Amino acid sequence: MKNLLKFLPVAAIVALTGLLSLRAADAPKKPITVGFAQTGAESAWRTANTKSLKDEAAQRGINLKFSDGQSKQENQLAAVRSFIAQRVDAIVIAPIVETGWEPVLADAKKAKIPVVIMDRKVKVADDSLFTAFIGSDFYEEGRMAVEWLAKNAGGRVNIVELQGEPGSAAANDRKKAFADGLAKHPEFKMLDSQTGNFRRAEGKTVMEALLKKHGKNIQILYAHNDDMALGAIQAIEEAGLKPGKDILIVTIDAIKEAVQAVAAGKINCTVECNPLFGPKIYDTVEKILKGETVPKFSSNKDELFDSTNATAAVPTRQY
Ligand code: GYE
Repeated sequence: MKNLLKFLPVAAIVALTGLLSLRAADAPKKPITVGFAQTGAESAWRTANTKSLKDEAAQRGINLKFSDGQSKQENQLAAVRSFIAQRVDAIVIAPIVETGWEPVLADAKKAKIPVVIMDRKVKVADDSLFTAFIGSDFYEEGRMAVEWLAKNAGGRVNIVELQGEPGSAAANDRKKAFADGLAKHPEFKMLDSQTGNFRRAEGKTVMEALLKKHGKNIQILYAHNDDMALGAIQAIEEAGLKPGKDILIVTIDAIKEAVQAVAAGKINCTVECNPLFGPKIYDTVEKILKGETVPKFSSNKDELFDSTNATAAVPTRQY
């Protein structure tokens, strides 16, 4: 090579290097690879969330490695470990439960792979184990639900609660906010509180059991998500009762089907929890990878739908 260079005219070398550097600048950038550890597919909310992340990745030319955790944290932990082994550029986790994340987050940090926690929070002693959290304020959602109830219960007082997945931030915070709110309104009485795992089928079977146990004493249903409320509605109707009238129903998520049910008078109130995080997640990931600073915590501002605004909102609901 040295010998060859000796004989090449200087001008040719200059031209060649110029050409090479031009090529490097023009070459298409390597697409970003993001690993996404999703919880599973437990609800319509979740389906919309998955679609938002997949569609937005496709639109931006992001190479998305998607893992469905099938509602098991161990699957999510294995997915994150595999993303680290594959040396993805960034990892997004929608944690099923709040605890148990420290070791795997520490591994990601050691490998210098930024992690964005989406939707549900994690409980870790050291917040530097993840780069950013983007989600919703579940406590605020529960607070809005109980405040709506306090104003609109119309003398009904006996409540049953359908909780979300045990150990999830969404269930923990929505339960706590509701209990805190009820403490300010001693007229209400919590008859029973059981998990329906955020699933429609379980919402139905658990409501059937609750109706058997408490009969017509149940005046109010508070469900931690719409899917469980919609399942419970089937149980209520099969028991010959009118949802929304015999039993007041307050729920969370505001999926289109639930807003329609509010318009139809079968659900009385649904508090919004927007799952369409795709654009915000990838904006954040792209900023992080460019070395820009991003907010550590950010959450959406959510609305509430009841008989006053549901009908008008139905046509524009996006999930
Ligand atoms: O409310 C529920 C889903 O974590 C906010 O998970 C999410 C919850 C949502 O299964 O429908």
